[in-house]
Formats: sequence, C-alpha cells, structure tokens
Amino acid sequence: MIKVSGERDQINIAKVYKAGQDHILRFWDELDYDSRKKLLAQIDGIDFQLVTRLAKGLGSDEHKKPGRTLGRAAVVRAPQTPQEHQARRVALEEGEKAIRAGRVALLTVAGGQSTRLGLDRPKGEFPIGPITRKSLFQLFAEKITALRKRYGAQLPWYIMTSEATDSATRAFFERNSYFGMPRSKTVFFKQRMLPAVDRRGKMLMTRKDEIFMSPDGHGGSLLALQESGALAQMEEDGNDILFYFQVDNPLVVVADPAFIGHHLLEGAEVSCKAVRKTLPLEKVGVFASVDGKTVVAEYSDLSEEQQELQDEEGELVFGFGNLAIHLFSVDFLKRVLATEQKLPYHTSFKKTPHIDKNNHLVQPRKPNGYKFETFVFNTLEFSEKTLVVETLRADEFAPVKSTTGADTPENAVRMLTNMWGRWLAACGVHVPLDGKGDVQGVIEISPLFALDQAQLAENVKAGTEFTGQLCLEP
Ligand code: UD2
Repeated sequence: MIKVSGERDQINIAKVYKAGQDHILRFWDELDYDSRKKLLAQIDGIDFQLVTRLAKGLGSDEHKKPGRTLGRAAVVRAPQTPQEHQARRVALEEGEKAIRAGRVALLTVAGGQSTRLGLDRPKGEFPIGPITRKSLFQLFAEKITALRKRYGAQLPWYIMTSEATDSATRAFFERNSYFGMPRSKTVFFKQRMLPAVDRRGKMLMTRKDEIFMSPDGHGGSLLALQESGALAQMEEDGNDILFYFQVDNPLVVVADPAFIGHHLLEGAEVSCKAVRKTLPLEKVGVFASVDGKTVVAEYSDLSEEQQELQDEEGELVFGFGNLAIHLFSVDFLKRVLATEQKLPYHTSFKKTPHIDKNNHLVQPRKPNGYKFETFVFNTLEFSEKTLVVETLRADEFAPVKSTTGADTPENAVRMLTNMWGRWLAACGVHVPLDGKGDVQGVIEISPLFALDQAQLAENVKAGTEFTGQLCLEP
C-alpha cells in the first residue's frame, strides 16, 4: 500500500485498496507533489462503497423493477371546452397569486456535458437567438427579468452546474454582468461527479493523476440542493414551490402561472408537463401509472408493442412524453431526501477515452465505459400526489440536443421563429408561411419586449411590418 501522511488521506487510500481500485495509484511514484495532491482530492470525493455496489450490478439496471404492470396515466388535457378554458383561467390567477407572494423559486439543471452537441462550452452558452444569437442563458435571464418586473417577485434562480461546467458557467455570467440581474438572486451550485468503470468494474483514468468522472445525473440535483444550502435558503426566503427546467429548452414558459395554479389547486407534490408524442416510437420518456402511482417510463424500457398500444378510440395508451418541466413542493424534496430509500441508478455504456497501463491514450471505437446517473423523474415514485398537465409542443418544447436528428439547434431556432410569428400574426401583422407552415424569414422577440402574445399586443407599434426579418428588443 502506498504511504501518505494525513489521516484522512490514509483512510481514503485504504478504501481504494479495499474496493480493488488500486490501479488508480499505478503512477503514484511518478507523480510530483501537486499531482499527488490533485489525485488525493479526487479520491476524497468518491464514494467507493457506492462504486463497488454499482460495479457489482453492471448490466442489471437498478431501476428496472421486474413485473411492474404499466397502465395509462391521468393527464389534464390542454383546454378545449369552455369549462376547461375557465379552469385554466382560475389556475392562472391562483399561480399568479403564488408568484406575487414570493412562493416560487426557479431551478435550471445545467451540469450535463453536451457531448451530443459537440460543444466545448456549457450548453447554456449556445447562441440560440435567431437574429441576435443571444445565448440560452441570456434568453432565460430575460424571461426571468420580465417575470420579476411583472409580478414584483424575487424569483430566485438556482443553476445546477457540475465540475464539467461550473467555472465556465460562472465566468460567462460574470463576463455578461449577470445579464443585468441582481447577483444575489442567481445562485450556482454544483452536483456531484461519479467515476465510470470498465467491464470488469475498474475505474477509468484520463491521466496519470486524474480519474475519469462524469456528473451524477439530474437526479443529483436533490442532494446538491441540500448540500449547497439552497434548500435551506428557499425555506428562509419563503419559497415553497420549485419550478424545474433543463438548460436545453429555449421555449420553456418559465414559472408558468397556470401550471403553478393547477399544481396548487390539486394539492400536488410534483407536477409535470407533457406533450403528445409525434410518433409512437418517439424517443422520449412517457407517463404511465403503476399501482395507482404516476411514473415516467423510459422509452427503452417499453417494448415496441407497448409504445404502439392504442385504446378503442385509437389513442396511444402511453402517448404523453415527458418534457422535463416540473414543479416540486419544497417539503416533498425534503421528504425524499430524508427517506432511507434512494433514487435508483441508471447505467449507460459509452465510448470513454482513457489511458491504459502504459499511459497511452485510448480512443475507443466501441462503448467501453459504464456511467451511472440518477434521474429526477424517479422522485415521482415517492410522490403521494402527482399532476401531469398537457401542453402544446409548438409553444413550449424545442430542446437543443444534437447536431443531427430531431432536436437540432436549427429546429429550435425555427420553432422560436414560428412561435413569435404566431404572436405577431395574432396582433394583425402579416407573416407569410411556406408550404410546411414555417415562417418565411426570421423573427426574434426579446422577452423584455414581450413575454407572451398578450404583452406583444400591448407593445407592438401600429403599422409594424414583417419583410423577412424582424427583431423586437426593448
Ligand atoms: C431527457 C429525458 C427525456 C426527455 C428529455 C426532454 C432523461 C434520461 N431523459 O433526455 O425523457 O424528458 O430530456 O428534453 O433525463 N443534466 C445535468 N446533470 C447531469 C445530467 C444532465 O444537469 O448529470 C442536465 C443537462 O444539462 C440537461 C438535462 O439535464 O439540461 C437533460 O440531460 P440530457 O440531455 O442528458 O437528457 P436527455 O436528452 O437524455
């Protein structure tokens, strides 16, 4: 066993050997003081018991509970009838009251590594503004600023980063003077990281003095909120409702008052937004019910027959996809954190660059490393009352995920332009569409100019014309 001086380091090194991971100390003799310190610090942050447990279960996802019978989940449909519209108005008022009363805090999860986008920066820096090329972070900041002005509320914004995105994210906000927002109400906090292991359960190294680590999944937000003191701060500030959204969706209606109102009126612990799937086999998690509880079932856990299953009216039984827009009661989060039972870990098998025992960099062509993550929607299994509310994709969901496939930046920009085009058309501006129904041209409306269609109607100047490009800023 290698020799270290500090007591804590000695205990940690003993854990490394006990877990059978001593290959991570293979280059110890070649490391200088700083490198040793760095490696010891990384080791200090690893829960070796957890890694051992996860490595033992490779190939058998913890979350897959055998024999669960999935049924259809109850979903509040997007309003169509006069009664449904009236119910929405009542919910809207209730939600606005809660926002004005300072009950709502916001959470953006932005710890992911944006590998599929091939970005070397945090995804929140992605230039999404169709004309201004403003970043996702700026777009959210403008929405939040507009909401704060509208409701006279603080709406504190918690942003979860990870070791992979933290310093770059903070620096980006600094460089941009926090987009004019008060610094005290923008709070960054880091989620934990976990090592990846190979087929034999051995941790992978990226350098002689560095273990490969990746963020522990958006489910890590619960523990990170607690460990950072954010949950305690929410309580102190009187925030009892948390609005959760992902950094990748520029269309999100931040702190949607109608959604908050439904959540409160139903007495829900968790509420989720849902959209109808575009195709039965669309790759999204879907809402389902198990023993009377609403859950999210991943598409990969459903058979093709299940994904295509229809009722007598020809509607998909598992037809509502998860947008990853949620409301959590803060008390609920505290209860989940206090239970013995933890969120299950999901395993993914990915190409993971690493060094071999001769310190040669290996760029695998096939998957070689198991990563472990928990998912925030697994908290639904702890919820006594969950509400799922349908919304329209065109108005609220255009995630920026990948350079290919359905969720590209180009698609998100087109959907933003189309939404703003619909708002303008409703204000009487002529907006020509092409054969596919897309706006012919490009439109951008700053949330500081108009947060929604109603505000646009108040602010747009009479005689505004669209001639292929229109940018409305305050
Ligand atoms: C997620 C959902 C999917 C659907 C979709 C909606 C999962 C497994 N699937 O798909 O069902 O709802 O979103 O867009 O969640 N993140 C962190 N830390 C982490 C991992 C992720 O902050 O450790 C953030 C990440 O920055 C991003 C979000 O979580 O904002 C989603 O992560 P993803 O892109 O890996 O999720 P995806 O596309 O698999």
